[in-house]
Amino acid sequence: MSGSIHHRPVPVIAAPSCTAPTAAGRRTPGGRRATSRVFGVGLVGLALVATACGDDDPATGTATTTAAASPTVTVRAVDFAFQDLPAAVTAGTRFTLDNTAATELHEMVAIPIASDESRPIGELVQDDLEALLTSAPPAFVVLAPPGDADPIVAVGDGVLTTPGRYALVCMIPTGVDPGVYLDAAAASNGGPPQVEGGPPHIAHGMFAEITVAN
Ligand SMILES: [Cu+2]
Repeated sequence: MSGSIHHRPVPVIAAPSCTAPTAAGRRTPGGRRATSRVFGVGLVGLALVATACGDDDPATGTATTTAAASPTVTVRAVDFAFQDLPAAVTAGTRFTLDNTAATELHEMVAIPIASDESRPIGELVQDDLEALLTSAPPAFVVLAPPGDADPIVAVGDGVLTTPGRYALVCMIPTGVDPGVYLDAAAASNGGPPQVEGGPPHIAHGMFAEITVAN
């Protein structure tokens, strides 16, 4: 894989109104000190401000049995791959990220792939990563600190509703302290979080694609 991947644009998240990660006695991420070179200087591209923190509607009355629940796919993060990912799902499927098996902070950024793009994800990442990352806003961004804390839905609501192919990528800098990264992302006001770390996890192969069918 090309070394230039280190300086490609990365999706940026900021979730100032999300309180999930430390709520309800969950384990607070952190503990390891980020070292290595500075990552993130001069990054441009996707600059996203989270405006949604999920779509949980408060229960207001008796349970309804008329609407089928959205199918949910739990993707398992490891260092450094997405596992348990089906090749295709139906529109309306919700995605969440299980990071209990990994040691690093991970994210799942879902980026729509243009309908006229036929190359497989591996080829897009290898040959055209910047175009892939900047071609369309992510449909969702879900972050998951290592451990059993709830995932953080930073962009969108974790649901893919529009049929088509999607790239799933993790751009978290290698070795970054989860708490440091999340704090920097929340404080970046839509810009790239200025944190130290190694190359983004996508450089280690943490990417996949999925097809959403009707
Ligand atoms: Cu990752």
